[in-house]
This record gives sequence, C-alpha cells and structure tokens, in this order.
Amino acid sequence: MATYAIGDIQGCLRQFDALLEKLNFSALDELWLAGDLINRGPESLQLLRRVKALSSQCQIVLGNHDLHFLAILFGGHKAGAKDTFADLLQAPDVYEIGHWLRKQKLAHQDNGHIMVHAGIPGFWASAQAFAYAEEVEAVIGQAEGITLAAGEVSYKEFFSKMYGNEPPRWDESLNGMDRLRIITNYFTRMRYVDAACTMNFAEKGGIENAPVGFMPWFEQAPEQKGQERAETILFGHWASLNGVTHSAKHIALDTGCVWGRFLTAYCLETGEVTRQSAH
Ligand SMILES: [Mn+2]
Repeated sequence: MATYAIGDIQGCLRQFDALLEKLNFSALDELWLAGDLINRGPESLQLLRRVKALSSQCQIVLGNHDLHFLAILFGGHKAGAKDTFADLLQAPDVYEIGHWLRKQKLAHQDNGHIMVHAGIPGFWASAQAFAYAEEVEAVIGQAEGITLAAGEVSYKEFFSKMYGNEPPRWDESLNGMDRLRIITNYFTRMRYVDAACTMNFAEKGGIENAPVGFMPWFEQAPEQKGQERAETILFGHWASLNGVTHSAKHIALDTGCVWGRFLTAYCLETGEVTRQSAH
C-alpha cells in the first residue's frame, strides 16, 4: 500500500486519471489531495464526482478555489468571468457535492506529514495550527439546522463573508469572522509573508520574486530558535514555484497542470515523484 499526495487538479480530470494509471493506483492505496480540485480547468463537475466516489481512499484539504465554489453555492456570491465550473453549479447533484465538500478539512496530518493547500505560518506550532484549522472546519462543516449560540457564525454566514484580505496579520485576540477569515487565508491563500506574518496577496511569482520585506512562508523562522517543525509539509497553491522550495521539509505539489505543465504525485513512503504532462 502506498500514499500519494497530488497537487492542484483544477478540473483536469483526464490528467488525474492518467496519473492514477501511471501510479498503478489500487484499492489498497491512499490519495492525499492538496486542494483546488476545481476551477480554471475543463471538468470540475466530473472531477468532483470522481473524487467523491473515491473518498473512502482520499484525504482532502480545501483550497481557495474549492472555497470559492462553496461561497457561490452557500454564501450568495456570483461566479466570476474566469470561473469554469458552470457545469458544476447547474448539476442536479450540486448540493450533494457541496455539502460533502464543505465537510473536508483545512489541514490533515499522518505519519510525520502535514498537508495544507497554501501553508502554515512559521510561528504556529503544528498542534496550534491544527486547533485553528478545526475552528474553521467546525463552522464550514456544521450540521444542517443546528441551533447556534449568540455570536457563533453559521456556515452560510461564513461563506457570505469569507472574502477579503483583512485582518492583515494574526493576533490571538481576534474573534468571530475576522479570526475565521485570517485562519482560512493562511491555510488557503498565503504565499509571501513579512516578519510579522502579514500576507502579501499581490505577488504570485516564484521564490526570486519576493517583494521587499517579504519571504516565502516556508522560509519564515519559527518564533523560538530550535522550534523547527518536526513534520514535512505538503502543499499546493503556488504553481510558479514549479515544485522547488530548496527545503526537504516543504514539498510543493502544484506544478501547474492547468497552465499546461504537469500534475504531480509525491509518494509519502518513498519520496518518489511521478508526473503526468498536461498534454
Ligand atoms: Mn490555490
């Protein structure tokens, strides 16, 4: 049995199927999917149906594009001009898919590995990061029709107020929607941060494009010297890294399949990388 982590599929069903075939993926193997399962690519609906059917063998973390779909479905937002999941929004099973998708996680860990879509702030110890992820998961994955305490955020309210770049940096005293939004932004949208872990959302280039005063999140030092994370972090989201982090503890899985490059699988047991060309 093997565990394969795969980066941003973004509706590239054909390449996903070809990659599984290349891996000889069997009923004994497990898949870790690093989010952004959909959007920009051609087959978001069929991809989600395929992954949902495989879900007993899948660990999934949500990416910004997955959350964007959920914000349209449950938060009253409209699709944008660049969105390519009209088929999904019109499907008879869209709510069944949406309710299943909103019960997925922001962070998953097992066997010395952590998977997130974008990253984890350097100054969050792993246990802390998982506690924050669970705060958001508890809201977005809420059971239907439960009674909320005063001040508690419903999943529909979360999806209606999810968008935004504020607050700009972490503060433990944040609460309500501001707290949920910044936790979600760290896990699903972060690329460059400054020393105070303020996110820069404008720059999307590679490591060498860091804006003045900013660094890739995975180069940020831990709060206390000697507190380096024990786990290896697997992440997607940052296609322009093209798999390069210069750090054995940070595995970048998004190699831009939807932009005509590759879909990448990383075997957790062997460290072997398998690639499927977009063409
Ligand atoms: Mn992303």
